[in-house]
Amino acid sequence: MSDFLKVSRDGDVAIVTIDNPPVNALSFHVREPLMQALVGLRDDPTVAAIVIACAGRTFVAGADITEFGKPVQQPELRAIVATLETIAKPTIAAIHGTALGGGLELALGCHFRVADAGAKLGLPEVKLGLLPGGGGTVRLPRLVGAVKALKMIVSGALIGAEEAHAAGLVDAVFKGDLTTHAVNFAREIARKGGPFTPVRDRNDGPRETDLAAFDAEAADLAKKARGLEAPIACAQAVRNAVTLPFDEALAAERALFVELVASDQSRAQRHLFFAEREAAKIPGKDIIKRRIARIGIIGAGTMGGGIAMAFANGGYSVTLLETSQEVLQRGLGTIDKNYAVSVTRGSLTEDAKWQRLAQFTGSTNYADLADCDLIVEAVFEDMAVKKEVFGKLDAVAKPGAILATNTSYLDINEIAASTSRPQDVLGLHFFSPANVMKLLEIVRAEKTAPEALATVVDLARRIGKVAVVVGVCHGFVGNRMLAARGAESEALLLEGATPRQIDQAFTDFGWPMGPFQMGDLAGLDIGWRNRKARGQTAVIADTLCEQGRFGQKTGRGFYLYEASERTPVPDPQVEALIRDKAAEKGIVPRAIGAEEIIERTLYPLVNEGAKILEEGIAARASDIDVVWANGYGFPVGKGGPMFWAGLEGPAKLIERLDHWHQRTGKDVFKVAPLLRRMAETGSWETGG
Ligand code: 3H9
Repeated sequence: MSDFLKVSRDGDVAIVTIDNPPVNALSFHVREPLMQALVGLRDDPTVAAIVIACAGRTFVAGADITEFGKPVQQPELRAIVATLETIAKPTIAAIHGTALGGGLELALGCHFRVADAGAKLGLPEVKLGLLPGGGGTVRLPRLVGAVKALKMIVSGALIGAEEAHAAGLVDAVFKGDLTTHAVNFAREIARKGGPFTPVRDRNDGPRETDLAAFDAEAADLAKKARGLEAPIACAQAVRNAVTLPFDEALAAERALFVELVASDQSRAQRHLFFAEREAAKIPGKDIIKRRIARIGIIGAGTMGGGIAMAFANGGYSVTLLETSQEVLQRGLGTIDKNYAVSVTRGSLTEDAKWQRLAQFTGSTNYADLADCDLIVEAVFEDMAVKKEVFGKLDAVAKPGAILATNTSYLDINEIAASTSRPQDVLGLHFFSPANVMKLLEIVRAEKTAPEALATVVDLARRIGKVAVVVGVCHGFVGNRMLAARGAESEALLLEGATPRQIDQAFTDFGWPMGPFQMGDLAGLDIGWRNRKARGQTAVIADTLCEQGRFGQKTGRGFYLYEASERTPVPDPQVEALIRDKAAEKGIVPRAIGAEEIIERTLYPLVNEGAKILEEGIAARASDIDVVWANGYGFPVGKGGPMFWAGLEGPAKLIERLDHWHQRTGKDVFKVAPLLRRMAETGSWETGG
């Protein structure tokens, strides 16, 4: 019928197969023939039942996101679903891979849904700053109940075929050839005869007699939304499904969708969706990659242990190396404990835990790394120590093994030069806890071979990381920009802001926490040690550390954690200390507003990002956004610092940076030439 859609017959069952690689998105060129096919089959008396299936690796994974923001081309998904619901003969969605967003909404337009046992279903629109706009918020509650629908839609989480079956979303789960099963299912249903009730007229889900319970759940979810509009709209739409007649609820869903799709937040989240996929694209993608089966990790501390778990979780065998049996056993013990916690939380089965643990081999002998295809060093952050480790690796690693360092700051070119095989050396900068955090900065050193780089980019994806390739500089992309963000924090304190005010400005902006709360969580001693190593000082933070106030772990830092280990309470002693230090410097405190706090911390962050782009340390502005959204909690609704700069207005950034530069003379405020160019051209392209 079209290049993107075929209609075939198995006796009196018609099979509509959508074929729109890679993920069968419902692009205009699919919707048009799909509508025609459905109308034709509806009116064809020789057809007893209709199966909608997909070719390739997945069922429809949603609307075509690239079409958002452009004029809508008819027929819309909603019209297709409405047409499906006019069909009197049974319609069956045959779901394999993922039925997501508009894909699941299409399936909800069918009378029945059958799924492959490995299929996953969900309405992840919220992650794009949207709500399901094809009737999902109104139909899903009718099958699974309002509370379950609310949880699925507000979180955007996917559920497996079995769970979907148990919840009433899917009518049968099959293993083996799905289309054959779906056709048999369709024939049997058609034989039994109708009438077949469309989902819009059903109400099979658990009845929430108590709207208060729904509202309590919705209020709980809204608290976690942190300024994002989409989760609130999702909750409202599901509530409408319960309280309004079907058509009114559907119209309300549409109105919310239209509003959200045009919002800056959704544009920002869609930007991040494509940015994450773009970041994984490196020149020479088709280069033959090296085979990776066994991974060696040097260092079983917090970082090494987390990295080891990340690889084990991805299915790899891991050799964990430590300096002594005692330290090794401690590290393996922590890994064991972490997996046990996952079992208690229900995210891992007891069997899976034992399987994971069986993937680990402990050793205290470098020779045991000889069969590893990739070796990641996660030892103390000191150039001499790192070079010693790489010297030993050079002697034992097999030819072609990739040698990676997890350094956060050190010069990887220098580390590479200390081996006889710099082409095999690169950086894998994981973020703590490495088994949880999604970001991985892959650092390409001067001599890193293209196929070594391509191999780890591919590997990162296999272990579920969001990878960004960066160049060598102090702190790479993330930590270098973090330093620019932090540069003014102390100054703001001395000039009159309190830690609470600064943190509040950050959380109001959408960050999960502000810099001082973050410092207390991570441990103030880490920054203190780094500063001492580099001969730097930070008068307030250093004094707190001298007093043994390292943050949450000592119950005191910038805040007090006496009542609860995690709840920060402002400490009058810290505020007095700040006032004393300011007086010593002759600074008269003044009132500082949230706007100034953002200007003096986040504008330099963007400015540093522009310098990083100019230097070629990051290949694209969107790569920087991916780093910040995935590794540092930059609010996704603002799309990352470089995208946000566009929203904020580069001219405004420049004006304020110039102002602060004139006033303070500090380098962090010196406007990067690329930022000035961006203000003129509207693009972060370096032209290089
Ligand atoms: C929606 O449905 C709104 C409706 O409620 C209302 C309508 C009125 N569109 O992720 P991958 C591209 S909103 C366009 O690397 P995987 C992607 O950019 C949508 N393109 O593969 C990439 O392109 P490239 C709700 C899309 O196997 C390529 O496909 N649905 C779309 O790791 C491969 O993607 C979602 O939010 C799309 N919908 O993961 C689901 N999806 O190769 C979004 C993907 O040029 N998609 N592309 O870089 C996903 O979560 C994952 O892609 C999926 C496959 C799990 C399906």
